[in-house]
Amino acid sequence: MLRKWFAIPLWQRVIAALLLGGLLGWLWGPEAESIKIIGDIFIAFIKMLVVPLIFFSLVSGVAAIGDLRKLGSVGWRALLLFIVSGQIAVWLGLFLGTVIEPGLGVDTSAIEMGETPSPDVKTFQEMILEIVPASPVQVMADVNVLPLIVFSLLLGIGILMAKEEGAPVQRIFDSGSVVMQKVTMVVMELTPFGVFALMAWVVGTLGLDAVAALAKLVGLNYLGCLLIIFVMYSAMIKFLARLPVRDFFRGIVDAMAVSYSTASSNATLPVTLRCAERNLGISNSVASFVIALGATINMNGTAMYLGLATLFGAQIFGVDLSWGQYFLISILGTLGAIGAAGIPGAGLIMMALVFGAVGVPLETIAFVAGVDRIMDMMRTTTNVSGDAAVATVVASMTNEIDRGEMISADDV
Ligand code: DAS
Repeated sequence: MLRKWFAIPLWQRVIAALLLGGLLGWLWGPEAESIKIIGDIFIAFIKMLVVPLIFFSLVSGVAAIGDLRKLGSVGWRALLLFIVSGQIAVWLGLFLGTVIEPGLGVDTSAIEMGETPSPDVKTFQEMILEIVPASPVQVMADVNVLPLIVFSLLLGIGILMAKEEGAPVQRIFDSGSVVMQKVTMVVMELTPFGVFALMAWVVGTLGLDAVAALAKLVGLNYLGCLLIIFVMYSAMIKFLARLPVRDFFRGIVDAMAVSYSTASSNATLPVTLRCAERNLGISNSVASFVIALGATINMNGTAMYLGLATLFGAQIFGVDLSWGQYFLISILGTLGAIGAAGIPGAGLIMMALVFGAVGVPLETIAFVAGVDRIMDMMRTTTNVSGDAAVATVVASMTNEIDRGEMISADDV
């Protein structure tokens, strides 16, 4: 029986749980609250992952850059494109969430609120000071993700500069990153049970208005991702790489398919690398550097989603956000995408980072967890396509691409 259960792809089990949970909530009504505890346990496991996952995957990802001198013309171009595309993505999410307002019209008064984090209204000086991880252990204990990301980045750079002497420490973080990804895979196996309970609670407590709001959120997630892929990446390929856009997408279609079905940038990495080298003619050194680093820190779909989901949470719980908080969301959304690991559910995990800083109730995570996997599949496709797009642009700018090797869209 168990073997049959695990033989079904996780995303199919999650969608079945989503539909059955919603049906149960519709039939059972507010009483469905009684099984919410199952969802709360799932969310607690998700929050458990935040600190170790960011810490190990980010330190390992930065240390993997290798020789700082190697950063040169390839590295700095890639990092600049990662940051600029990430900012555009998160502002697109904020724009869509502001214009369409997917969270409006949901009456959440029936939800028993936990400790709603008061908006961290800090002076600019306080915000800057807080980013410095004065006590790394305290930062981890408080799940204070922003200074944790700063500490992880610095630790990774320290390993780089230590060269051979840093190698033993790097090996610890490389294996720690793999171990944490396996732990996350185990936790993700709980997703169908958590989704079933949370969807029953959401629909039973909040009714079909909640379903409509979630449908709008999923729709905007897909719209935002498609705009990033077919507008932003097409422009990068056409105007920066000066290559045929159709040939680019023909070249990465396998990576897009695998990333959509696995919802994991890391799992897709071998396919993305093969597409980049065989179909796009990108040199091994540029492809392996840019795409491996991108799978860890370049997640434009996730950045867009963090902006969109934060506004969704603010709207369903009636939290007003100032422009200063929009700016803070844009910074945290980019950093959250950098800190997120390329595994299923990473975006869901990083939501806690952004919500806490702008006073959006963490109950939003439970509210959207039921449909997260469907959105994650599209976010991951956007992330992986972005890694390939940046690698193509950087390879083209540094003459590390053999255009004669590039597959043509007309090839069968
Ligand atoms: N699943 C993540 C990835 O692998 C993206 C996300 O969760 O947003 O890129």
